[in-house]
Amino acid sequence: MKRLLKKEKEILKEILNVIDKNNTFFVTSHIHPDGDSFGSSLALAAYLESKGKKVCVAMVDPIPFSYQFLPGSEKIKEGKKIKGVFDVAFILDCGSQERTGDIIDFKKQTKIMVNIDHHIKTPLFGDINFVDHKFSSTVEQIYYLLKEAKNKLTFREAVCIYVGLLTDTCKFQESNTSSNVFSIASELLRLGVLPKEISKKVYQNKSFQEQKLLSMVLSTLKLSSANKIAYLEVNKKIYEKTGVNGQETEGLINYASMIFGVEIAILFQEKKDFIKVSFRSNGKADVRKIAVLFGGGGHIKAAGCKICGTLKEVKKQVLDAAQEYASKKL
Ligand SMILES: [Mn+2]
Repeated sequence: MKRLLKKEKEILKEILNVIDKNNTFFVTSHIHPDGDSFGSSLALAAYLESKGKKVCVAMVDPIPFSYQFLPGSEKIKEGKKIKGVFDVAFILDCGSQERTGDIIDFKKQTKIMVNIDHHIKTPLFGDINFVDHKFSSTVEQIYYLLKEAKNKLTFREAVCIYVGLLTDTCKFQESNTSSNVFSIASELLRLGVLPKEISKKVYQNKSFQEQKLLSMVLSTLKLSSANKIAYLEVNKKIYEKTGVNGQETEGLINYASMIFGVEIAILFQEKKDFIKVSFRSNGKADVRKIAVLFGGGGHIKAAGCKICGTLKEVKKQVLDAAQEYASKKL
């Protein structure tokens, strides 16, 4: 197993010490939570509960069907401005504190804030920060925390951690799929995790409507900049015709980025008051630089922004910027 730096071990000890000394815990992650959000939150919650602590796991957005099998998910609270006061807040997988949404007033409702995250350039907004983008996922960090606390993980913790590894590495395909990821996954399998069963639960649960959405979105697919940019859109008509609400658009951008020769993939989603723009890079482009131009952010390879305006206007602005970037850098 990967040897953590001395400094990192000290941070983990500090977090475990905070857990020991306190009783009530608030655990949350980012808006539009994903497999890493649920996996890390629920693995940590399982551990805290096993120590006899009172835990409230809450997210601003609802838990998608594909993650409802996760042990403990039925207890997750949903929505903004959750009530109550807590000794400690854990903020997981959030590139900034704002990413938690307006879930609670951290200053008033909690005493100690622990920030655990693996995004690039995450500010150290916590009282304790375990933050480094060398980690594949937040579940990987939670794994090290739990291993620092004890020798053997429970099955419940193992399932949650596995789901975060699987989803944040995009099925063990992305560049964050390190040898550590496989070492940890291997240990989780020895604890009884069944990859096929979990993949089936996470990925093979599409509704007919979602597949119709996919076909309509694919029909908008276009190329530009000598085929280095591919883009597609989910416009209002597509939402209306398929009746999907937006959660199902996760992963659609991959259909643009998997085209041979494409360096930048862009997905435009026409929301009620703005256009959500997502970017993916296949390695050469730093798409964060494009997203930042429009007040967004993210990683080098995955970034996004929200822009007010019509779909047509926003597409033009973003494509102009992406094309200029491509003409200079690609
Ligand atoms: Mn993550």
